[in-house]
Amino acid sequence: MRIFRIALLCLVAATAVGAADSLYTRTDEMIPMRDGVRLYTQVFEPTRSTEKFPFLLIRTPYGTGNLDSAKLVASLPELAADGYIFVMQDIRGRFKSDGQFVMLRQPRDPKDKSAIDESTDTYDTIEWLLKHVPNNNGRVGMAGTSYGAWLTVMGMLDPHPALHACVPQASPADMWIGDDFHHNGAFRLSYGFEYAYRMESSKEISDPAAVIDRYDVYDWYLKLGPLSNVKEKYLRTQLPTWNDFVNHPDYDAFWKRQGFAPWLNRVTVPTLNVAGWWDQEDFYGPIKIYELLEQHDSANQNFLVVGPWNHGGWSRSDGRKLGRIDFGSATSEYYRAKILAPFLAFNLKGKGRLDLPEALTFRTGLNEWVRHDAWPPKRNVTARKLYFHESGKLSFEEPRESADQDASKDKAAFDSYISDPANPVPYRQRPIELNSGWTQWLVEDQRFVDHRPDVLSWVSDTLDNDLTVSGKISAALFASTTGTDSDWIVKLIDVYPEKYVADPKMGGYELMIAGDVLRGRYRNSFEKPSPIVPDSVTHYQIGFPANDHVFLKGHRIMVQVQSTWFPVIDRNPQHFVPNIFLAHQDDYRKATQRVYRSKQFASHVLLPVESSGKP
Ligand code: PG9
Repeated sequence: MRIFRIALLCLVAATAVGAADSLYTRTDEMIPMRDGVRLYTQVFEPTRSTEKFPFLLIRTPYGTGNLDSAKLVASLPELAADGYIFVMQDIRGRFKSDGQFVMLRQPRDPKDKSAIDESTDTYDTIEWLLKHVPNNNGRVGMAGTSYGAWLTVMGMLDPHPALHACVPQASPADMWIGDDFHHNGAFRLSYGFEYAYRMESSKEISDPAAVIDRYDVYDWYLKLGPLSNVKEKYLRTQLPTWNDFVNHPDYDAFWKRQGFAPWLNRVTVPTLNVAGWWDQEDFYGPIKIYELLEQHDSANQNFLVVGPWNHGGWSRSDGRKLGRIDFGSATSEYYRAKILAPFLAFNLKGKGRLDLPEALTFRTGLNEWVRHDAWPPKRNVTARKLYFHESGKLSFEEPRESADQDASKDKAAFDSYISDPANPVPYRQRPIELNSGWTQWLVEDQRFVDHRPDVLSWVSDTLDNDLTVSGKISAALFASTTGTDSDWIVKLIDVYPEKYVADPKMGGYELMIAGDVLRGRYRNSFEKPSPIVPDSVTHYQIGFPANDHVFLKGHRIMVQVQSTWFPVIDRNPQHFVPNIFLAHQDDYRKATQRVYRSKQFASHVLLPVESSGKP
């Protein structure tokens, strides 16, 4: 520890000397928390100014890095030009900070006065900054992406009175229901394993390539076999988060307490919630946090912005394109200059005017920003059912065929496939590389699977008019399986015209607009899984967090259903076992799936259609 302190002093001296002609001067501090643990913090102050500035506090588990003034200005150009005292901090137990790291440390018991959590660490940091950094105007803002956004929301729970603005960008809200680690109970295998490995093998970031020794990780995860092999074969060191996965397979008190639902019962600070339509990690979270706060937003301080971004896309590049999809304008630049910077300047410096609607969404397809006075929109929206039909057709007409409840009789109107855990549907094109491709998989052309025998597709006629879908989409599946457990994955897809003049290589492109999984054992209760009755038609309901999309005239709408999505989702054994993390190789079995499309069992997606947009 002594050596560390000497190194730190050298670093401070070095940065101060090199800062003569820089816009910002950095000093490095070890800020003490109430329990004595000290957190490594970089403070960047505007160099030549007599003005008093607000703080912008950014807390991270990923390492503050070694920014100098030039790099800081390059990474936050709009905000650096406005002038803030930027504060970057390694959270407890990470990189240069003392103490012990706990993944998404649960909020403390409010009755325990000596307890600490990320909220108290934020409070103590702000208290210290106000006292020790003289040129401040007494106001603090917090911003961050993903884990950094989650830390921002934690800072809002019991906020320091100087906290005046928060910008959580893609914060998770519930790791079991819809964010990084599970979706509706289905385990996000590749992400969950790799993230726990990266974060908990050491104080810094570890590369899972040390254990994943195949180029195509699809193959590596398949060869891994049942999840119980993770510990037996690969985890010589303990990863607490992996143990949590194994010990808490269901939606129990552990996940509920870690989630935000019990805690976000008041709006404490003006909050700009930011989300990306194609966020491959945390899309459920920011929408849920907005919705939880909105129930208590009597002073109108809670806002939502959703753009055409992947995870963190708002802070990178200009945001005109994502993969092959072109949005026609620089959406990220727009967000940073016209939304983020004015929001912070207004709340932290009292400058400018706040011209924010309740929700601002980038309407994809039409490629325009749309201002909403409520989210999800309440006016001019009609819920319409888009039904599955025979011969792979999709239409707003109700099916007329009657079906027999007894699926063994072939009178029933259904489509069928065999789901085989030994040959799961890849979630993106193979080979699936470990450290590339992940950030754009949600916008990949879905044609790569639509002819697999275990992926069913239904598609509408070509649209004669634009169809605008704005709000919450859901899917109702009436399905049977020969097994006793099963996953159901539903994808809603915008099919481009075959001849697409604007970009001929996009002809027939299948762009996923919404997609999610439900683990069948949780169809009735997330808390208490129960076996599915084999061969019996069962209703499964899958909700999607939010959409604002126009299926343009000349496009078609497609729905795909499948039962594997590997390895982003672990394989369901398709045979009910009490805990899938402890399943054995012979628990994994083929199953025959039937998706019904009859009058009685009318599988469909429910679309919030804007009244102006008739198909
Ligand atoms: N999606 C990442 C994460 C956040 C919180 C917990 C676990 C993972 C992230 O990008 O930070």
